[in-house]
Amino acid sequence: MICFDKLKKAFNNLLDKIKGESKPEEEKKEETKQTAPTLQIEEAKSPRLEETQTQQKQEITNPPEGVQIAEKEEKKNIITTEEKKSRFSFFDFIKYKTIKEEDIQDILEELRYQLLESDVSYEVTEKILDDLKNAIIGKKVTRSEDLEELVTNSLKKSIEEILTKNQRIDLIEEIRKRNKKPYVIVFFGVNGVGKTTTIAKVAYLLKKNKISCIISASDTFRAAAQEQLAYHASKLEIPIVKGKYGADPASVAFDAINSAKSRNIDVVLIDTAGRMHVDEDLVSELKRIVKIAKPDLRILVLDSLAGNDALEQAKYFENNVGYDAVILTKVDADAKGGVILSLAYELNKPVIYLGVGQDYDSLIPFDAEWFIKRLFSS
Ligand SMILES: Nc1nc2c(ncn2[C@@H]2O[C@H](COP(=O)(O)OP(=O)(O)OP(=O)(O)O)[C@@H](O)[C@H]2O)c(=O)[nH]1
Ligand SMILES: [Mg+2]
Repeated sequence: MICFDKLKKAFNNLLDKIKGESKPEEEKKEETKQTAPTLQIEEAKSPRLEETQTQQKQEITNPPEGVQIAEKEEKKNIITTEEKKSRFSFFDFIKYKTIKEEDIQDILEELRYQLLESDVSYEVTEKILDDLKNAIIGKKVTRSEDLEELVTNSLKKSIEEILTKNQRIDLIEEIRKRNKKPYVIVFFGVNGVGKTTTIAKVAYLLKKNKISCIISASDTFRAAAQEQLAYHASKLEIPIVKGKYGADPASVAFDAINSAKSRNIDVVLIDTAGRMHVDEDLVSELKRIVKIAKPDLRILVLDSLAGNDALEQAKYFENNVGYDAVILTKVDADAKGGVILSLAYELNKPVIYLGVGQDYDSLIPFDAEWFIKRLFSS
């Protein structure tokens, strides 16, 4: 299940506001409560029709108490609804006039707040708002549908530009195209982001595409890391080269590459250790692995639940180790969603896959169209 509800809500709120249909749930309930007594009194009024003409005349000049209350309640309801409408209908406010920047300041401010709250970085938020300003300032709209279309198209276009800023990499195509044996991929990232699980998912994907692979268990740092990987390898029926606890991770990778060469295996997947924080030990270990294994692809694994910290981690790895592509994990558990936009726009490297669960097939290619569709579906 992928949600990114918060980001979705930020855009939906804006569109609702434009249509003038946005009322907080409590207010909607409040309105229903206020309408109910009026309806009951309306029902009580019907027997009156069967009464005598004189009685009716008397009632017209001096209506009974219940009806007086009903009329008062009705008036009260009309005023309240009107007040609420004028408070929420942005379209009513700007229709037939040329939209100026000050007219949209409030709704943009609210959108800015909601985007930042959804883990969208400052730079990306500003881009979305600037695009929106350019799309609607100076326009004159006579129908709320036209305004809604202008805003929706602007949001979709911004997001498409953000998500397609970097060239996509199709991993399977890349491996086949390169025609190099073995094609070596190293995975790294901080502690617990999902490196080992992602390697198992990639191994499964390769197997499905009839590309053979071997796993290098180069995480010799964490106790039980070898067993975790060996479990996946055995389930997927894929060979693995293990190292002893505390052994040199680069040597394990070297052995795995040699094993792949002698067994004519297509791809080597190298798992590495994570650390609690990005630190010098991790960096020097990774540099050594990269130097010895000479990978064709260096994949940085990032956890979407880390929010803007994922962006910081990526910048750190870029400056200290270097990488070619990102896999973003735990997207299924990310209720915000903005980090996808931030990474796609602010990194100069492509996000190639999203991890969307704990099963082997929970790895989906990153696709702008898919993301936009989910974001704007009802
Ligand atoms: N919901 C969800 N959980 C995930 C995903 N990817 C990994 N996990 C879980 O995240 C936890 C950590 O995953 P690992 O693969 O062990 O992470 P790691 O980066 O190898 O961790 P270290 O080796 O300790 O640095 C596990 O419980 C995984 O099941 C994902 O896409 N979605
Ligand atoms: Mg691991």
